[in-house]
Amino acid sequence: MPNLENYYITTPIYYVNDVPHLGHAYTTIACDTIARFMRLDGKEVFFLTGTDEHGQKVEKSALEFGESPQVFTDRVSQRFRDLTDKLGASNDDFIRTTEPRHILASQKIWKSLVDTGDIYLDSYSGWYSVRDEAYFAENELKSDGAGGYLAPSGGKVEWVEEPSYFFRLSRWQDKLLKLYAEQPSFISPKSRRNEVIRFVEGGLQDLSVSRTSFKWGVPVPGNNTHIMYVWLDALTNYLTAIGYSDQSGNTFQKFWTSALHIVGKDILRFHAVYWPAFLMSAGLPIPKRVFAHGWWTVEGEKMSKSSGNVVDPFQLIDTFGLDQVRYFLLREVPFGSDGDFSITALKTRINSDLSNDFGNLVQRVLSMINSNCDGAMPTPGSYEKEDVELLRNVGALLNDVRSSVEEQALSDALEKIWQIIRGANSYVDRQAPWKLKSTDQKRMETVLFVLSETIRKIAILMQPFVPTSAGKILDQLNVPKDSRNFAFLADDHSVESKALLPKPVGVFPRHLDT
Ligand code: ME8
Repeated sequence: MPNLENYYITTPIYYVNDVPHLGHAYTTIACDTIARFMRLDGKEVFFLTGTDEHGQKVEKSALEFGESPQVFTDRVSQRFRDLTDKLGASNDDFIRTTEPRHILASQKIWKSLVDTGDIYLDSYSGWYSVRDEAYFAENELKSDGAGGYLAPSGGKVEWVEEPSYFFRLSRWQDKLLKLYAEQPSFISPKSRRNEVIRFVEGGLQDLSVSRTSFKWGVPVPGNNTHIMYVWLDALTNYLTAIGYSDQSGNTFQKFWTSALHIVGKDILRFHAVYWPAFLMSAGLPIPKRVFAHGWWTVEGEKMSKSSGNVVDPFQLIDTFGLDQVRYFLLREVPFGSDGDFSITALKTRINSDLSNDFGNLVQRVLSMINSNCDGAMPTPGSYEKEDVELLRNVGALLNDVRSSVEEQALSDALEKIWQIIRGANSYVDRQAPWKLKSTDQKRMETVLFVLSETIRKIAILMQPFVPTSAGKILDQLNVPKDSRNFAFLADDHSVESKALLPKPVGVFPRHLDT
C-alpha cells in the first residue's frame, strides 16, 4: 500500500467575543470543501477549526455579559461548534485555546523562543487596539474626531504602558524576505503577497508578546505575572492540534509541513509575518502556504452589529438550504476577492445555476430513464461523435478541477464543472432522446447512458461543494457509497447495475418568493 500524501488544512480559530456570522461560515465552508476534495482525491487529510478564547477582547466581552471568562467562552465556543455542525463541516478536530493541551503547546513554543535568545524583558508603551488585538505605530493611526485615535480597522486604540516581554522580530526581517523570495507560493493571492513584502521591507520592530494588565491568557513560563500575547497563543493552535506538545504520536511529523492556512485578508500579517518568524525562531519548519481570502460586505455595507446587517448563517441555511448557501458563497466571487452578499444574488444562483442548469439536467435524464427504460439503467449501443466528445470532456474534468482546487481557485473549479453541465444540457436538446423512443430505441438508450455517466461523474466531483445534494443524485443513480471517490472517475462503466433506479425526486428546487 503506497503512503498517502498528507494534507493539513486550517481555518482561523474564531474569537468567542461574539456569535458566529456569515464571514466565519464562509472560511469554514471553503476549508471544508478543500478538505473533502483532497480526501476524495486520495489524500490523508487533517482539517482543523476551533475557537480563540483568550485575550482582552474576550475578557471584556465576558464582563459585559456579566459572566466569568470561562463560563462565557464555554457558551460562545459551543455556538461555533454548532455552526461547524450546521455547515456539515468534516473537520477532524475542533480546538479551544483554553484546553490544557494548548496551554502546554503555547508554553512549549515560548520556551523555544527563549532558548533561541529571541525573547527579552523590557517595558512597552504604545497604542493597542483591543478589537484587533494588535499594536499600532502612531503613523498607522487616524483621528476619531474626538481627541482619540483609531486603528486602520476602525478599532479604538488605547495607550498601554506596562512591563512586557519582547520577541526579536527585527532579527527575522531578512530571513522572512528570503522565505518569500524562495517560496513564492507561500503567500497567496499574489497581490496580497506583494503587500506583505512591502510591509516587511519597510522594517520590522520587535514585538511585545506578553501583557500584565489583565489575566485572561496563558501564563508565561517562569513568570506568571505575565500572560502571553493572544496572537502568539492563538497561532500555536495549529501546532497543538496535531500533537506538538505530545511526543507520543507521529501526527505532527506527518502533517505539519503540508499545512495550508486559509485566513481572511484581515489577519494575513499575523500569519505571513509573525507566524513564520516565531516558527523559524523555534526551529520549526514553516507551513506550506497561507491563503488570504476576501471580505464579504452585505448589500454594499460593512457587516456590523451597529448597522444591524449581520447575516446569521443558521437562519440563512434554514431558509435557503445548506448546499445552496455553500454553492453561492463558493461560486459568487473568486476565492481571494471581496464579495457582496445579497439575498437577490443568492436566489439567482439557486434558481439559475442549481435549479435550471444542474437540477434540470439531472431531473430530465432521470425522468426519461424512469419513464422510457422502466427505471433500468440503459445499456449503450455504439457511440457517435457527440457522445465521445461529451464523455471525453467530462473525463478531462478531474484534472482541470484539481488544478483549480490545488490553487484554492474554488469558483474557477465550479465554473469548469458548469461548462460541462451547460454542454450536457445542450447535448440533451440536440439529441432529443424523448423523440428517439419511437424512432430508434437503441440510440435513445445510448444517449441516456452517456448522460447518466456524465451526471455520475459531475455528481462525484460536486460532492465537496454540495455534499448532501451530490449524495442524493448518486443515490438516484444507484452508485454504491464505496464507489464515490475520484478513483471512480476513471471508469466509464461503473454505472451499470442490474437494480432498478429509484423513482426520481428533484434535488435542487427553485427558490420561490413567498
Ligand atoms: O481574527 N468576510 O478571529 P475572528 C469574510 N481569532 N470573512 C470574514 C468576515 C467577512 N466579513 N468576517 C470574518 C480572529 N471573517 C482571530 C484568528 S487565527 C490563529 C486567530 C472570517 O473571529 C475570516 O476568515 O475575528 C477572518 O479572518 C476571520 O473570520 C476572523 O475571525
